[in-house]
This record gives sequence, structure tokens and C-alpha cells, in this order.
Amino acid sequence: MRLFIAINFNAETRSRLVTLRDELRSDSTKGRFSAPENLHLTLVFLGECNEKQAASAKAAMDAVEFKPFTINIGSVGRFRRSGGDIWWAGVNDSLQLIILYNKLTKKLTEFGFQIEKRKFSPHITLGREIITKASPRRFKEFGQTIDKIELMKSERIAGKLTYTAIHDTKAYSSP
Ligand code: 2AM
Repeated sequence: MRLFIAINFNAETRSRLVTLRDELRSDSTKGRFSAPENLHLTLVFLGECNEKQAASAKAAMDAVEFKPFTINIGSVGRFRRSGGDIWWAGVNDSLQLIILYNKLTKKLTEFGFQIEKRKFSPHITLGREIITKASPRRFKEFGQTIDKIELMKSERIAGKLTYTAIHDTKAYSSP
């Protein structure tokens, strides 16, 4: 199974992300745009895993402690690709998010995963292979509290890219 660890959003944030996606789509002549239910922030992509690795990923997640924190989304940008760019909503700098990412990758490494060394650039993919007249921009941020991370299974079901949460680890709340 193909797995990744992600932050998913509440209905309000999701609906704002859909608005960003729709604005981008109306400025574009080509692109494959993310389905609303698929909008997420990837913390770590694990790739193809067997049952034992899936169990290790769950154990690694559960060994990470974090408090609830806020993330803010305040930009739209792109990764240049030939044949059409990847466009995303960008997350404003967040120390708590970086700390969570560092704790998680450290635990995953201890549990035997090899994590790619690429710099973590937190983003929410709005679409791929996009040809557009839109420009990257910043806007007044919107945000939400993040209180869990989820292990996601990615698969094609009847041709549709489908993400299913198979495990979650909640933030701890101190009394
Ligand atoms: P993306 O949104 O930037 O494409 C599921 O595929 C999730 O894992 C996506 O959010 C994707 O990021 C992320 N991901 C990171 N590295 C990947 C890789 N090498 N192959 C596929 N997806 C990857």
C-alpha cells in the first residue's frame, strides 16, 4: 500500500482552499485540479509499504508528542514543471510545524524508514500540470488549529485518486 502522513483540514479551511483552487482553475487553460476531499498537507511521503512497515509508521507517529498548534495559509505559488506547473497553497512559517516534522522524521528513521533529505516545504497541492495566467501571490492569511496527524493510504478506486486515513495520532492537551 502507498502511504503518507498528512495534516487534514476542517470544513471551513477546506472550503477556503476550494475557493483558491476554483479561482486558479478559472484563470487556467489546462490542469488536473485536486478534489476537495483530497486537499491536505503532506508531512512525510512514505511510498509503497507492507503491513509491517505500516505498523512501524503507526508506532513512529504515536511516539511523537506535540501540542495543538495553529497553521496559517497565506499564499498561492507554484513549482515549475515542463508540461504544466504544480500549484499550491502555501503555509506561513511555523516553528511548531517544523518541530513536528523534525520529531516525526527522527522517529520514522529510528523505526527503519529512509526519509528523503529534500528540504520540507509545507504546501497544499491545488492542482498539477497547470497552464495558467495566474501569478503567485500572498493574501490575508486564514488558519486553523491542528490537533492530529493522519496516516493516509493512497489508491485508485474506480479510476479516482482516493485518500483514506488508516491511523491518527492526536496532540496532547495539558490540563
Ligand atoms: P504533492 O502534493 O506535492 O504532490 C500523496 O501523493 C502526497 O504525497 C502528495 O501530497 C504528494 O505531494 C506527496 N509526495 C511527496 N513526495 C512524493 C513522491 N515522491 N511521490 C508521490 N507523492 C509524493
